[in-house]
Amino acid sequence: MNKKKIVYVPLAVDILHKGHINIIKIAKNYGRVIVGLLTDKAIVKYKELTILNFEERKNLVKNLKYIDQVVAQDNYDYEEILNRIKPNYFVHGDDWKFDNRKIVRKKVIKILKKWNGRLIEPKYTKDVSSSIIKNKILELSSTSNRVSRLKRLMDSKDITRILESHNSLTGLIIENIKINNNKKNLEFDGMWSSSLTDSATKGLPDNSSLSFSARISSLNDMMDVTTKPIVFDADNGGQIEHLPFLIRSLERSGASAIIMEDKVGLKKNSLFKNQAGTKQDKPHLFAKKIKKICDTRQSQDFMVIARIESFIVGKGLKDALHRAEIYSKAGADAILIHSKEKTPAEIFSFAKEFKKSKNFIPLVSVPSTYSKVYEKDLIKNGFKLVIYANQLLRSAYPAMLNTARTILKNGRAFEADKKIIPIKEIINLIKND
Ligand code: SPV
Ligand code: MG
Repeated sequence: MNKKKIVYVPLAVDILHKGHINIIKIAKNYGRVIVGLLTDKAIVKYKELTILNFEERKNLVKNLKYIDQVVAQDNYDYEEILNRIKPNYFVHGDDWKFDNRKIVRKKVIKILKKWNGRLIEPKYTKDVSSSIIKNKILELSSTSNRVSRLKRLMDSKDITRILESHNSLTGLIIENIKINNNKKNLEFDGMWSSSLTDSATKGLPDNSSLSFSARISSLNDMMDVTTKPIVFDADNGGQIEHLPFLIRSLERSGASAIIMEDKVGLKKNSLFKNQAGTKQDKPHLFAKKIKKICDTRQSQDFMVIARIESFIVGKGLKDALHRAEIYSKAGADAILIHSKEKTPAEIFSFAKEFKKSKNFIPLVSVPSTYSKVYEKDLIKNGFKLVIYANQLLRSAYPAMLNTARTILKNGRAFEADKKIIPIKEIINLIKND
């Protein structure tokens, strides 16, 4: 080993395993080992968030005897860190030759050339990776880090994306669906427990007819079979005196956040055209509710998101901004600025102004009526969480209606078969091992 040579090893190390030790041992043969430990922000660019946070991972790595130094790598692109450290050797498992990291690899080779640096690629240790181990653990039990995960995702991702779930099956869809689009792995980060779709599924209007205990029972059903964060739609949270009990139930269930809207009186869904009779709460009274939650929650990771309904009731930008200041000062972790317009113009005008405030907190969007908006534009305007609030139920309902109609019309089920999944698939839909 040549002590003067610098060897750079980028690692994420969520769960330390023999694959890591193998790479680090090889690296040590070439000189002084500097581990570039990827931060959460760098990791979410190419895979899902780690279980352990950065400090916990750093603590693991810096105590390994083969490692001389640990630096934070804050970017998945290696340009900045390599130009700064100028390592003689760069060590990386050869698995990146074969997947969507190919381009990153090519760039690394080009950068290393500038000072005759060499790329060393030990054979990837098959059958063991943090992801494989992690999935096994998550399958067994997951609530321990589910709560804090939403906050970490919002701190590290450009935008966190959640989808409405109204039962365990839709929870499983959100949990498992992964696609590759333009060489990017895409998935949902969590679930939205919607008052609208939870009520509709049970044949009830979205006016708080469905009690919180029934809502929490639905929440628990989803919790039982999933591991991703769930955000709970609490309408206006109910009476301030009752809030501590609701929060206790939500935290015990493992919810990551409560979203509470600043309305009073009989609840009406915000997307109704006619909002006559809908009343907004007085800002200072709603602020008291936010504060109550902040004072009673057990974990600071459980987020309180204040939902402003000024645009819904036709009050406009000034009122919305005034409320945002008050809610932020009361302790809200984020603001959902709601709108039922066809374009995101009004929520973007809100974001532009609120960004100037010293009380600015992350923004949340629910693009139900302005569904043409792309996530990239929400990101540009300062939004950190996007909630697709009702699309799964809206797609399931017409499909079921159509099947029922087809059976009636034909006097048999055969014609419906073409558009529905085979019995074999429905039997195997839920694993039973
Ligand atoms: C819900 O999904 O229940 C919501 C969003 O609260 S909205 O329907 O737009 O009010
Ligand atoms: Mg709702």
